[in-house]
Amino acid sequence: MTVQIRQLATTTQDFDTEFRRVLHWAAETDHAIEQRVAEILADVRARGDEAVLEYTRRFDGLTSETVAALEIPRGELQAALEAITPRQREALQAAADRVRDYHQRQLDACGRSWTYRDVDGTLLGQKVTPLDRVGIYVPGGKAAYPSSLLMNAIPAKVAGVGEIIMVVPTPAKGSIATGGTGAAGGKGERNTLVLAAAAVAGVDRVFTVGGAQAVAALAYGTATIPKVDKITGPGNAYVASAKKHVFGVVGIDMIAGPSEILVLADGTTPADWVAMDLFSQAEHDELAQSILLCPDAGYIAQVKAAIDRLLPGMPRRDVIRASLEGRGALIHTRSMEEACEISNRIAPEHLEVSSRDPQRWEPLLRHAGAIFLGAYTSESLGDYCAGPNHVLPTSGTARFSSPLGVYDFQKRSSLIEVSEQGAQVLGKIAAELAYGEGLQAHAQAAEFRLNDTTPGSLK
Ligand code: HSO
Ligand code: ZN
Repeated sequence: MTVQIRQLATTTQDFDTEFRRVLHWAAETDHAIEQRVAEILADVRARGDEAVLEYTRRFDGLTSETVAALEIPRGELQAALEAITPRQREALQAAADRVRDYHQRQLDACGRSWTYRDVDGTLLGQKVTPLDRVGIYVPGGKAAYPSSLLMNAIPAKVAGVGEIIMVVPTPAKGSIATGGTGAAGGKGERNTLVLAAAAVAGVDRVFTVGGAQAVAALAYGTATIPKVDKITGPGNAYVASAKKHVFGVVGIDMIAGPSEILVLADGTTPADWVAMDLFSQAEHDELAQSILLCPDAGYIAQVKAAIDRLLPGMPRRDVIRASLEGRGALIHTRSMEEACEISNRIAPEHLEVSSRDPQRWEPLLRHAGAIFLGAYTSESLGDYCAGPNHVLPTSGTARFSSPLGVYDFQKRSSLIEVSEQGAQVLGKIAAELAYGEGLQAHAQAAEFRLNDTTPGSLK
């Protein structure tokens, strides 16, 4: 099978133009979706449970009488954990343990309160507190990834979030959402592995509600679904649009674009391994992006041959092929140094440094969601169980943002306790600046606390 993947070389004259074409990615705003979502949000805000129930019946074909009946009892989460195979259970638990351990260190390293006293005995600091309640959106159908649930719920749990509410669309068999044509069933098709993951991660409550109506319920609260402080987790275009709309009422995580992998190779890793790594993100989505950067033309040819040879064996070959042909690229560079520069221009979500000497190149790499060092570090290990979060900045946003982490489930309050001595020093500074701003009350609030209030004492 010959895959028509773009091949570029930095030495050619039109490289910059070609390269810009590879990077070009416009997240289109669909106005019809925006409009529809705005209506659903307003409706849920106004009518609460009643609206949530109506949309869930209409879109997912569920026949529940109340929103309370859409909640999955905790016992069922535990039952799901017991229903999966022992190997699945062990894998889920091992992954959760490693992700928890990693995020625990994140908490210890940068998620704690701190204070200090200045020379006048004034106490200053930062108080870190977890969010009270968080909503996690889990997509339905084939995009329902148990691993993504772990990656969202575990950092929240480690941060100390009081309550984690999960929402997941659960279309009834035969409903429009499942593509069926028959009459809607009562209960939806539940994803056992996702429910088992919810049990492992310690999710508190689960509602089988999805789409913009679920985001609205979490953002505004209904009689049955509690209002949360922040909503995280991936979803389709409706969910992404709804999250953007409710931002400000609640916090949200990032709005993720299609998955991306960039492999920076020095030609020492078996070509098949690299080909499979490129496939691994391409198989997520036709719009996913897989790029190889390498200074060795012979090696690029080997990887290309491996792609052509291995692709027919892949169950998701159609998606992989569309992704590689639409947005993929094999780029021949003059050197590893130049490959690092190009990687920084791309700022990929996942960056593999598939080299015998990854530590040599790592200092040159500045923008990437996650950096995977060495031939054995396949990106897929990071997707599931290495420990770091797999929710990462996409579409070049790694230039200014970071992986989802414990810090996304915390907030900071400044702490100030001024001593009497401190008030004498700060009072004079503050009053001087306040008069300059024409704000007399500010100035006097500071001056009232000065021990020496004789006129002219400011001088
Ligand atoms: N690579 C995805 C995460 C994932 N992969 C979930 C497999 N399952 C995030 O970019
Ligand atoms: Zn993945």
